[in-house]
Amino acid sequence: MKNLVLLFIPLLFTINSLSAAKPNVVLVMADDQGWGQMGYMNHPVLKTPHLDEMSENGLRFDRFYAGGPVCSPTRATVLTGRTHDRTGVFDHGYALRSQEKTLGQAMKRAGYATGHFGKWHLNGLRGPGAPIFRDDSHHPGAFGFDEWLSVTNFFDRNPIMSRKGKIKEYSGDSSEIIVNEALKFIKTNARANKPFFTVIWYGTPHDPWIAAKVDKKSFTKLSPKAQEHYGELVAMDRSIGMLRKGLREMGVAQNTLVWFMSDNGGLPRLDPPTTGGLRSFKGSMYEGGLRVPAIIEWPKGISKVRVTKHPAGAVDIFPTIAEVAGLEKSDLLKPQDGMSLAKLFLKELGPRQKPLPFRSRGRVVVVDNDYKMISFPDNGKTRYELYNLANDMGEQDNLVKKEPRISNRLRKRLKAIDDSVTASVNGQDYREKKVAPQPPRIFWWERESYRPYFSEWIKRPEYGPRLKRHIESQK
Ligand SMILES: [Ca+2]
Repeated sequence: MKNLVLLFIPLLFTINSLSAAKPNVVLVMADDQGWGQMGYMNHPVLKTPHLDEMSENGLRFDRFYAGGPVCSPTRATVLTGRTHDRTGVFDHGYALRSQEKTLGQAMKRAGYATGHFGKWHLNGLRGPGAPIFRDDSHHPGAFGFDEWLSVTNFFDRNPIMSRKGKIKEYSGDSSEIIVNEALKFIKTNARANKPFFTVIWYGTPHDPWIAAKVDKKSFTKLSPKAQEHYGELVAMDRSIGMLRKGLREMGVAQNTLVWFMSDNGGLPRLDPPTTGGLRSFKGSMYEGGLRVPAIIEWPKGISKVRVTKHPAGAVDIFPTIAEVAGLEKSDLLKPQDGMSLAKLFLKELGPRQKPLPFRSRGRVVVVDNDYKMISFPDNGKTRYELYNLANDMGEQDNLVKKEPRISNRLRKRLKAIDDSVTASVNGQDYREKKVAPQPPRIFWWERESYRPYFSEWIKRPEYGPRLKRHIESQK
């Protein structure tokens, strides 16, 4: 009997420790990095050794889609699993509706320590990133983040930020600053054996472009603007190295899922170009606006390191994390537009079962494996385009007339997406069946609580010109 007991103890212990080992989750997002701006994409001048190494140790996506073609919309999609118009985030600078259910809230309920570091852009405030105040009804804390060091929008070198409402000034590159701060948060929780959910949203390589001299040295042949832009990406890549090294040193890298992506496609008017040969840029519903770099690294959960051509997107993040972290079904507001990718961590799955939907500025898109259909509003009518991305990645050959069967099928799908999103816009997904009042989309200097800071912040290069113009216009 005694022997039997001894035999069972280790077994029970193993089962317990397995079920207790929830994966940590770190979501990392660049701001305006195009699909082609990666060393592993054979970029002509940019080297990203740390992101390359991450991709060689995880699952790299060839076809990963942002939530929308600009910034706040994708952030709303990441946090809700829903195409952004449903959430009230119709364009950059809109506030995420407080009636949405967020990933941050779900992770907190599941026992995770939750932290947001960097750009937020879901509180209705436009203009260069400013500290977010404690009395802001839509700060990260209102959406489930216990710890936050955040700014309203894009930020650059030597930023001024807000730690839960308290203003903090930092010096150095913005990417390195937020990774450093995120690592402190991770360390505290790793030591306490508490699983952590950390969101790191960079302000790079969004303008204004200001890079350290050392980061520009490979780019001397580029235009001054491109030197700064590409220099920022060098620093961001280095901060990825810091993050990965930090996780390894704390002994938590094996069971931490790090998901890197960009928030929208690359920028126009930069040489070398940003989108790796895709059509158009940020803002567009063509691939150049929507397709972004993405890598998931999770040594314990991804059994086969590889590049996958499986189409996936920001809509899949919430359902995937829900599966691996064991969240409740009720944590996700319906309709959900994505699907869990957890099975893809183990092997290739063949065609994607659930087409990817998008709606932005009246344009509706469906990506159904090789095929992509777009509808454009056109003088009161609707214009359709259909592409086969498998042999026409550059979206040059419109197949609407050549492939009538697929056109008809996907046109119906577009109509269904549009109708469903319109119902969400009208508040049908909420218990109240209507939309509660939300903050307006304004510039932060239009909000009274920022006024006391004008005289000080007008000296700052990132605010000065805009703030001066605003003060002039008020006279
Ligand atoms: Ca952006």
